[in-house]
Amino acid sequence: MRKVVLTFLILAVGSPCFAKYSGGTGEPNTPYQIANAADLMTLANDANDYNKCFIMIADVNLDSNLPDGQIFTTAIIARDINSANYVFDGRSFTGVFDGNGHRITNLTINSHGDKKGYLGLFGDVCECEIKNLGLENVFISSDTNSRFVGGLIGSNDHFSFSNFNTVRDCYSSGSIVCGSGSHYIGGLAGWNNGNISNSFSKVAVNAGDAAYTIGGLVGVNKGPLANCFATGNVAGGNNSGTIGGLVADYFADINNCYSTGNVSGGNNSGYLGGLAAHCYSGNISNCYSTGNVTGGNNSNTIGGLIAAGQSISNCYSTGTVSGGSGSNFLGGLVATGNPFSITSCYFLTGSGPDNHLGTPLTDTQMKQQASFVGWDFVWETTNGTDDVWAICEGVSYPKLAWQFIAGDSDNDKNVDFIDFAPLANKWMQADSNLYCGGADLNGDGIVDMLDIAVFTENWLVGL
Ligand SMILES: [Ca+2]
Ligand SMILES: [Ca+2]
Ligand SMILES: [Ca+2]
Ligand SMILES: [Ca+2]
Repeated sequence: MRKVVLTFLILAVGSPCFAKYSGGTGEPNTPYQIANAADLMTLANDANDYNKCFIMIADVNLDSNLPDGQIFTTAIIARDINSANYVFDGRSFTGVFDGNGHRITNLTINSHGDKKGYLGLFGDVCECEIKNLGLENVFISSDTNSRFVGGLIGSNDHFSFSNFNTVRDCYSSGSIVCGSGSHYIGGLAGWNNGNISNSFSKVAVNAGDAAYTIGGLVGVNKGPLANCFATGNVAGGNNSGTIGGLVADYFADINNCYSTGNVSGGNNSGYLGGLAAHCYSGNISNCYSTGNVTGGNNSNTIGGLIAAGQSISNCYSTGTVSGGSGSNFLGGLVATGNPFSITSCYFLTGSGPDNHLGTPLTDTQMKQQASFVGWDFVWETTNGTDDVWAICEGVSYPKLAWQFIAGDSDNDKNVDFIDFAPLANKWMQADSNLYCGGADLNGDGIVDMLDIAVFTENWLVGL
């Protein structure tokens, strides 16, 4: 009899009727499990859980056409309760959200009315950790004077200076469209005052007239960025300013990042930069941008890499820099800056005016490692052993070595059986190196056991 009672108790405690999510207790060792949209909405609707730990155990599709789907009008998690001002009125998310390599797809937010803000999957996060999360095909639209809008996070901030939050191994794709007068808009985060690393955005960002601080990854960036990139086009309308392919305004270091989207402003726009718009403090090193930067008539301060910078080293830009009639302060690499330090930085000859800030290089020179003085490339030790840069000599411009995984021949960001075929096909033969798409993974000119060793070392990386 006692055994029967005990069994009943165990069943009752473990019963799904009592489980709030798909498992877990919310503690660090046993995070709440998010397995579907219902679990995500349970989290969204219970602010008392915003300081708990969560892990996704399946992809979640938020398509509004699904039976339970909806088009949201606010952020999902940590939303601004009173949206009639720019102050965050709500509970910030302060917990841990581990996407565990899963994706949240098709999030749509249509926020109508003036002065809406804190829009994204997370409206406002503080001293939290968000990691290993993909946000695919996000679409956010908002009206005039929006603030703090990002695909993943509206505002990423902290209460104390000793406890920065962390966003790592996250990405977003889709589009964001904001009305005129909007500020602090980014493809991943509108405002960042924490650490962001190993993350990217493929979000197209469009803001209207008189919009400011619009970035492909982050709008206003106050925390360190490393190993990040953005590919979306970033556009503002007339009288808009501080628009950047990766970030707009920045106050902290940016290292090992790049952007490829085009940056544009309308008439009377200012401070447009391929990578970043306006530096308040912080160094930019080992970065590049390839997007075109375009202002309308009477625009000013337009730079291939940065509009107004301070300390910049080991960077390049290749996109064209142009403004309409009456525009001024244009530069191939940087438009202006004070105080100024530019070390070993280059721009493609003819891409923009040579204002003697940065060194112009021809297309041929840009494809030669020797042109980049002092840069720490792979397979050389003279300039360091961090091996930041890699180049396919004579074929393409330098890339950041972290963009490549040795052995990932099909470039799908993991190393598995499919990637073994090129090694077998070229076995004991001369071949090009991995940065040129070849099977010679250690760069000694031949495909042999040494390359197998590199391949083995990276086996199942990314999975
Ligand atoms: Ca508010
Ligand atoms: Ca090196
Ligand atoms: Ca692969
Ligand atoms: Ca080799």
